[in-house]
Amino acid sequence: MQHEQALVGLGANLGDAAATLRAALLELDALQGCSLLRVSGLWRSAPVDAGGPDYCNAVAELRCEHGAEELLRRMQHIESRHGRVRPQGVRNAPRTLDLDLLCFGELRLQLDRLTLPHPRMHERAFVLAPLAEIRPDWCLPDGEAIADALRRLREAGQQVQRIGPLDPRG
Ligand code: A4P
Ligand code: MG
Repeated sequence: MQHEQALVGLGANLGDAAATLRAALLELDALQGCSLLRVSGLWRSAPVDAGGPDYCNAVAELRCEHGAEELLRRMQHIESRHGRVRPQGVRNAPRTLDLDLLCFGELRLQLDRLTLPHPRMHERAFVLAPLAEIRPDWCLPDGEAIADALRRLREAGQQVQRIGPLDPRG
């Protein structure tokens, strides 16, 4: 069976965010045709381009037998089960759970419902810091090494703090 490696960004800043991220990871692992390969630690940061409480974030690598759009649909289903609501007209509203598809193998896609790689991931330390833990070899599309990108974002004032392990599989 053909499969692809997918990178998923997890975020939450309402409710028990760490517990929600752990539950969501188990639900991703339980998706038919998907399995969890690697999970970053749990990171905390102030909201970027948004207000509200601090965020918890993480990144996971999945092995997936579905296409990217099918995976996104299943991820959105998990968000809904965790009470994700999208208030009309509020950009980057606080949320119980956000699951973003960061990369799906080498796939490049530009659709309304799915852009790959995720267009804002490269400018966000809350994505790159957890990603660097599980994929230290990863490079930005322009070839910049992830460690260099992260240093640049930290120097520009984005603060992210690792607050502990997250992998719910122990
Ligand atoms: N969509 C297109 N491409 C993708 C993709 N690669 N992955 C579409 C996921 N969804 C994708 O998403 C809006 C639409 O984008 C969906 O209909 C989907 O089909 P959404 O999840 O409804 O809304 P959103 O989460 O508010 O938008 P988005 O684009 O995920 O927001 P961002 O840019 O991820 O920003 N600060 C901290 N510290 N930590 C955070 O996690 N997150 C945000 C959200 C802002 N600030 C943050 C954090
Ligand atoms: Mg999102």
